[in-house]
Amino acid sequence: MTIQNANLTMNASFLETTYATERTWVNTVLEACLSDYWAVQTHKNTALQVTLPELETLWQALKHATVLGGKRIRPLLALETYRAFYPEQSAERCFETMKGVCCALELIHAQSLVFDDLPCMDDDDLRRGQPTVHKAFDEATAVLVGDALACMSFGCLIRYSPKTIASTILLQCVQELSDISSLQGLVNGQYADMVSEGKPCTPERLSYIHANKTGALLAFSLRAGALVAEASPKALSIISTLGSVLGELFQVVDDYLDVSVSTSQLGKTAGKDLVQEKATYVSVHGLEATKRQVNSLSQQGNLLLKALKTEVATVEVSRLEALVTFLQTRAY
Ligand code: GRG
Repeated sequence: MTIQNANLTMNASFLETTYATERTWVNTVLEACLSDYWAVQTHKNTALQVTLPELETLWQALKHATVLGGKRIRPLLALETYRAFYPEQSAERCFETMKGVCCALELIHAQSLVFDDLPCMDDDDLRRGQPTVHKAFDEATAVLVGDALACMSFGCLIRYSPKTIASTILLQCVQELSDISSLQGLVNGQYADMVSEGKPCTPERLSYIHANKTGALLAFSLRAGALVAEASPKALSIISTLGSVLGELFQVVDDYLDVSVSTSQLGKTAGKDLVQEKATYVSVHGLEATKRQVNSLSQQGNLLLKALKTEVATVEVSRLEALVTFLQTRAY
């Protein structure tokens, strides 16, 4: 999608090129994390020495949910927020600092997708161009995979974060991740989304759904980068507002893509919001207003980055600006 922004050449290959290395790092830590947990599970490290061959299916389902595709936008937002505060540090060093956070974000996100796709929720067969976990395996396996991913998320935040991060900051991240994964984000947002199906929806209700089911995790991604960077309270406040704006931008674009892009391009079933009578920006405000809102939110994002630069002269915002443009113009 390119909305009124002829100068932008953002397309599907943007993440694969500009952020190729960073996405590879995220994938590597995710694979290492799954393998580490699995090695312990197979009792290689215990005195029991028992292996159950059937558990191989659980292992395949965990990998299916986590490492098969995905834009990795939340880890990228966290990493680039941290990196903006330390432009003199190498990208590798920034990732080493942020890899626990990056891994945790992607695991909780994967969990939310596995559950969102279940027949008792949004009931979808396709995700990231692959059968959903309950389709490729079965529902009980999908529920167990989701449970494992959510619990692993908190462990990984601690396990893969370097000792250089103060424990008070890590604890703050754990607290905020718990809040937004439960009743200040994903769960209450998903519930509000479910119970709003097939009913007239006010703009206020829609904002609540967006801010919670999608915005809270995106906003936390940026906040986590700023918390680990030990940003000042004023800078953290600007980043928090930016995170909320980008969360809203992400979901408004998602609503737009559902009605304007094919299933093969999206990697998930297109046109589903309409069929399920979901409350979306398009259904509540119409298509033209949706396009205007996308542009308005990306402008707000860029203004907030300017405000950050005014507040912290040393901050380098160009890679965050590129991500704002990606969020505005993404086509998948
Ligand atoms: C307890 C963690 C937890 C969740 C349970 C199911 C649920 C509550 C929440 C669902 C929230 C949800 C799926 C919101 C939609 C957010 C959204 C637009 C996801 C798509 O994200 P992308 O496009 O996906 O970044 P990829 O595949 O690129 O990773």
